[in-house]
Amino acid sequence: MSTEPDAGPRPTARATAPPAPPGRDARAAHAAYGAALTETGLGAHAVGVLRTNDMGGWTKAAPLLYPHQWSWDSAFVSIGWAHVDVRRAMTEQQRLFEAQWRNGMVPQIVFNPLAGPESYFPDPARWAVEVSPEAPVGVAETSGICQPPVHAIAVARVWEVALGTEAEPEIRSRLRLLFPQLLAWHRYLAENRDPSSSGLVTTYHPWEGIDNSPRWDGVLGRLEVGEVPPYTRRDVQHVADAGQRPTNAHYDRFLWLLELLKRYRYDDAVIHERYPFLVKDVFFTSVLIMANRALLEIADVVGATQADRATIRAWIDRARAGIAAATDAASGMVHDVDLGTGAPIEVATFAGMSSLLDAGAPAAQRDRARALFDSADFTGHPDLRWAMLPSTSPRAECFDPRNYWRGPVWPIVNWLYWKGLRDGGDTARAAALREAALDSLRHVGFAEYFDPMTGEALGSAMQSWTAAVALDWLAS
Ligand code: 2M8
Repeated sequence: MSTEPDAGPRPTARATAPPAPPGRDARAAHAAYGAALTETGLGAHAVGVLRTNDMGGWTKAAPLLYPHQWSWDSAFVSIGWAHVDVRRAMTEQQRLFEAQWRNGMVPQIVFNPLAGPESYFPDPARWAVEVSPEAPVGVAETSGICQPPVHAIAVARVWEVALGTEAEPEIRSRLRLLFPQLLAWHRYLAENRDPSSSGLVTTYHPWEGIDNSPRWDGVLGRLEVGEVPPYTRRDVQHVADAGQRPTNAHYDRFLWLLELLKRYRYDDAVIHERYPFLVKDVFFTSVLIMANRALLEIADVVGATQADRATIRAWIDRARAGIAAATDAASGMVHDVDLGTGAPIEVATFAGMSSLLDAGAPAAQRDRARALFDSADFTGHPDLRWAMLPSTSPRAECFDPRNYWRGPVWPIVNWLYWKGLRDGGDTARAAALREAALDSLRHVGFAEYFDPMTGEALGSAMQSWTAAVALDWLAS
C-alpha cells in the first residue's frame, strides 16, 4: 500500500490503552474492559481502542476476530478518527479506496498482508478474486463482494470536523482526489447492482453487511448446497460462545455462495442471470441514499460538475421511488424483495424502518417508520434495557437476543438511525437515542454487539466501529 498521503502523526500516548485483546476468554475481557472504561472515561477509552487496532493508515475491525480492513467498518472508523486526527481519518478512506475494483466496487475486506492465512477465514486464496478482470492488481488482496456504502457519509463528517481548522485546505485537496472514486463506487451500486433500474440495490451475499439476519433465511433455506472445499472456521475460536455466531449450516451456505461467485468470475451480469442469492436490499439502498446526499455535500466542497451532481440526484430519486414501492401499505414497513420468488421478505428487523435513513423521504413515509420505531415491536419494547433498535424485533418469532444479527443491538446501526432522525429534523427522538446509546456504551463497553434485554456484551471486545461511533456521539 502506498504511504501517500501521509498518515499523520503516529499516536504516542498509551495512557488510555485498554487491557490486552481478548482471546477465548472474551467474557472476562469484556468485564475488565467495562471496569477500565469507568475509570478512564468513555472518550479516552474509545481512542485507546482505535489506537490499539491502528495498523498505521488503516484500522483492524477488531483485534483478533477481524484482523483486516473491513469496508463499512473502516468508514465508521474514519468518523471516529475524525475526532482524534482528521488527516488520519482521511487516510483510512484513501487506503481503503486503493483497493477499489476497476468496476468501482469497494471490496468488503482488504486483507492485512501481515496476518497469516490462519488469522481469518475465508482468506484471499478462497476468494481467488484474480479470476475477475475487475479485481485490482498489484495492491492489497481483497474479497469479492461489498458492504453498505457508508464511506461518503464518513468523509462528509470528516470534512465537517476539519472545517475551520488548519487541516481544512489539505482535507479539501484530499477530498478532490477521493471524490471520483466515491462517485465510481456509487455508480457501481446504481448500475451493476441494479441492472433493471428498480432503484433498489441487489445484494449477493449475507456477508454484504447483515450476515445471519433472518432476512436471508428464506433464500438460504432454498439453496441447494453443492460441493464446498473443506474449511476450518476461525471466528468461533475468538468468541466466548459459538451461540453468538452464525451456525455451521449458515457457514456452509455462505461458502457455497462464495464458490458460485468465483465460478461466475464475480461478473455482475452473469450473477444477475444465474446466481441463487439475489435480494433487493432496502437497508443497503437507504444507506446509499444517505451516502448520495453526503456525496452532494462533498460535490460542493470539491466543485464537482453540474453533470455529476445531476447524476447523483437522479440516483437519489430512483432509490427513493424504489423504497416507496417496497413499503407495505398496511404495516408501513419496508421489505426487501427476494428476486428468486419476486416476493417481499416480511421479517421484522431494523431494515423495515429504512425510510428513516433518508431525511428527504416523503413525510408520510417517515411518519409511519417513526411510529414503528417507537412501537413495542422495536425501541418501545418494555423489556429492553435501553430504548435502542435491536437487529430483529423482540416480538418476531426468529428473535434471538444473543445471536449476532438475529436480535442483539448493534451500536453502529443505531448511529445510522440517529443520523437519519437528526438530519430529518427529529431532534428530540435523535437526542433520546444518543443518550440511550451513550449510556449503553458506558455499561457495555465497545463490544461488537450486545443483548438488548440484559445489556450483556457479545461478540468481539474492542470493536473499532463501536468505539468510533461513541466518539462521534460524544462530539455531537
Ligand atoms: C461481520 O461479518 C464478517 C464477515 O464480513 C464475519 O462475520 O466474519 C459483520 O458484522 C459485518 O457487517 C462486519 O463488517 C464484520 C466486521 O466487523 O463482521
